Amino acid sequence: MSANILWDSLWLNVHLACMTEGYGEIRDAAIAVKDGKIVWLGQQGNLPAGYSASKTHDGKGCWLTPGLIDCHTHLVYAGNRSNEFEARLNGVAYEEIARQGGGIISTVRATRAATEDELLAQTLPRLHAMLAEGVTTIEIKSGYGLDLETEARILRVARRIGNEFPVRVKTTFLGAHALPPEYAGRADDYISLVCELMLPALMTENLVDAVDVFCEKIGFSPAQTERVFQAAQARGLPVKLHAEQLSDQGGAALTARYQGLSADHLEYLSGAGISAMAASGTVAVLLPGAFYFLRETKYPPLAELRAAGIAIALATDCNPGTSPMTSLLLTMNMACTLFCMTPLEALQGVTCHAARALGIESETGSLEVGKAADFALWAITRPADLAYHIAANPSQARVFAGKLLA
Ligand code: DI6
Ligand code: FE
Repeated sequence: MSANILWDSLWLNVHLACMTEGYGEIRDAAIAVKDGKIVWLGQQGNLPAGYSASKTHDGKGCWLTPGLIDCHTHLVYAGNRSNEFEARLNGVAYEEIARQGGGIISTVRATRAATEDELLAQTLPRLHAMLAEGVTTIEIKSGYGLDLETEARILRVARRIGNEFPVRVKTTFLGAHALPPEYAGRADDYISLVCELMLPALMTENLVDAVDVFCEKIGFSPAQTERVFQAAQARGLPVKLHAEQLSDQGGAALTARYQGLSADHLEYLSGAGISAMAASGTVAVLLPGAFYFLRETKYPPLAELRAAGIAIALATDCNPGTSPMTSLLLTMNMACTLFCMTPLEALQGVTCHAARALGIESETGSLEVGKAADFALWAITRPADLAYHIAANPSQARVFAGKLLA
């Protein structure tokens, strides 16, 4: 007597890259969905007797991967900084532009002046560009407000994106991104504002999933960073950090001490930071777009990260100053071409490892029964194609929570 199995949808004639062990390849496969979750996957010839599906899709030989996860973005902001791009090409260093009140602060001025609807309107083209490349989860940081009203507005826009569009959004409070002009010379006072006023107020609106800091000479010190981490930990929020981007501040080791989800950038990461991250399980998020755009010359210590068994994730770092890009596929190619990561490491970096960097590995990031039916279909010959092509987009379809989207 065959079981009476009713699925909501079934994908046939696909090759799966489950991203469980290595690629986790299953060729000539099928995958079934019910109530937004994966309920069966395997070789098509092994489909259980007695199944039926309300909707059956022909994958036409496409590869099907977990939906891509962009685990580090500053997606919500107003304005544009191509003028600084031009200035740097005329010899002005990024840190010098920041010291002259340009950089992050110029985007802060534009963002403070924008309404919530204007911020959403300026963000949507960037969002749609990401979704067109099979992205199903995006982390969105605040950090261009630097006052409670604007930080809240950015995070409300981030929440609206998750509520109004077919994508999972995880929000990160990055109030400690830069010192606002009104606190010039008073960084400790500003950190008090971040910890004692902004964070509690944003939490009352449920706007914060994690907390981040820019720990750098032109950002905040390790001591100031630790104050923010203590405030986050006191409220049960996980932390992550912009760490060792332009110098070694010991930020990665500090993040590991707080069991941080991830330490991000890491061009100047030291052995002490690596050992600490390996012990705590903190994910290394590499951001080749910022490395490339800043023409950085110090490479993140990939061999040491590998040797330490640290999970390596990748993200666009989409932001107007150092990484004005929305393409995770190009990010994958840059990670291979610039950092010498393998195509497998690159795909792990935007799926299973990126999920760990957001603390959502139980929900998504790999194709496994019980996880969200978030996946992307690709017209490729093998998974390595995703990192191989430059500025090509082989995406054929995107499925979020079991729903097929263009
Ligand atoms: N590091 C970065 O590269 C971005 N933020 C940060 O902490 C730059 C942000 C900007 O320049 O607007
Ligand atoms: Fe960033």
